[in-house]
Amino acid sequence: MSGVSAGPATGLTRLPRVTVDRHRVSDPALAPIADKLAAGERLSDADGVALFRSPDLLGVGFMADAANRARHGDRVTFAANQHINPTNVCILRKTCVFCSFARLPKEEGAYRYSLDEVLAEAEGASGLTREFHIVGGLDMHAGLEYYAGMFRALKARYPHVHIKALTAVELAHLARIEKMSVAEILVALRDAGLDTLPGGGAEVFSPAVRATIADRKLAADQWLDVHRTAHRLGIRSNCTMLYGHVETIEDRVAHLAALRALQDETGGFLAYIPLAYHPDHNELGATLGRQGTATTGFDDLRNLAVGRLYLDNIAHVKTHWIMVTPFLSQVALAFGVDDLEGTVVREKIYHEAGARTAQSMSLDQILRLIRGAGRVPVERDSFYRVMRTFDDVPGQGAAPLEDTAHSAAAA
Ligand code: V47
Repeated sequence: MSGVSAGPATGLTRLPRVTVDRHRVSDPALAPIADKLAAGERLSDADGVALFRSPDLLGVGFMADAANRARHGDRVTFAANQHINPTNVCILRKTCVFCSFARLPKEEGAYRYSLDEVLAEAEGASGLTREFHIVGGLDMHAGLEYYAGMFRALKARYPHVHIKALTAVELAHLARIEKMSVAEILVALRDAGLDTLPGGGAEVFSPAVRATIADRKLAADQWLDVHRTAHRLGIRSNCTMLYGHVETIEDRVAHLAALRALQDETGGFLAYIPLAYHPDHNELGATLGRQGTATTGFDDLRNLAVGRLYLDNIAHVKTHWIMVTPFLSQVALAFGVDDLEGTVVREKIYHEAGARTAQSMSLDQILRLIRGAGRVPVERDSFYRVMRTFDDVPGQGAAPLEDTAHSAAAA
């Protein structure tokens, strides 16, 4: 099937042959992988495990950088977007133990925005904003009409702004409470203004991991099926993996394998975004004794690089600077990453979980970050079409990054 063919082309072809300078790869276990890249062959699951296990992070990163440059050259894209989280009320509050954002309806801090409050929040969007990224909890009082009304109102005010909204988990919840199919929900929301889906809620697909960290959440097959249904309807989406909690290396590779298989089938994924688990203010972090410790920079870079190499059929790999800091995201541009999460404006999900990064990045900061890595910044739309290329300001590569993590902590 090819329901997504109506969407803009996004380079779904497999990775081109990638020439790797063998002197840059010191781990002999990586040599067969370099051979496959040079031959344009797909990596196996065993290769995925080897990439995750290798102590040669620089070798893995070098191969990922070569693969990324073969596809995207020096260009790094970003979108001028704004996150909106309309409700944190969630029926999975007690069972998704990794989440710090959700609240029970009467719990302190619980909120559900009225339409006016959503519009007031959207008002804060700068004139630059091209995308609203809208996700929240599974709230019994936020049904189809709540979201359809919100999307209609946002599109009426901001017709040029793309709406990327609702994870597979939220869509399945809407289908359940409205007694409709997921396809019917998607069609109704698309009619109201929905353009694409974000990639959240995937966590790690392993049933054992889900039983531990997200017992009642939509199962892996159902998550994949919501995206399959969206792709059949011509609605593109992103995909994610939440790493750095209780999953094994094999769980990670099995997760990536499921994403790659669905992409082979539909071609509907635009981008892959590995999400670094934040352990503060959630039950899982307390149980694991992990509070105050996020994932390591080593693991963050490795997840991005392996995503680039293993997911040969997903064109874009995005670093979510909110989770891994702007500093790490800048380094990630040399580890296979071609896309940077955008301006964001206000973020709640990770800041509840201990993220100390800023709430937003200005255009200037984004440009400085990308140029500082020796790359060319490109503002994109939500389908990765080029809006503006910033290749006209020479000599700014060495400008320092602002310390957004520290300034946020001090604020
Ligand atoms: O689904 C929840 C994760 C996701 C925590 O598609 C946590 O462009 C870390 O999916 N620590 C939502 N992660 C965010 C998301 C996303 C972000 C940016 C871009 C895109 C995109 C998607 O955040 C949730 C869950 O997997 N999450 N709690 C936590 N404590």
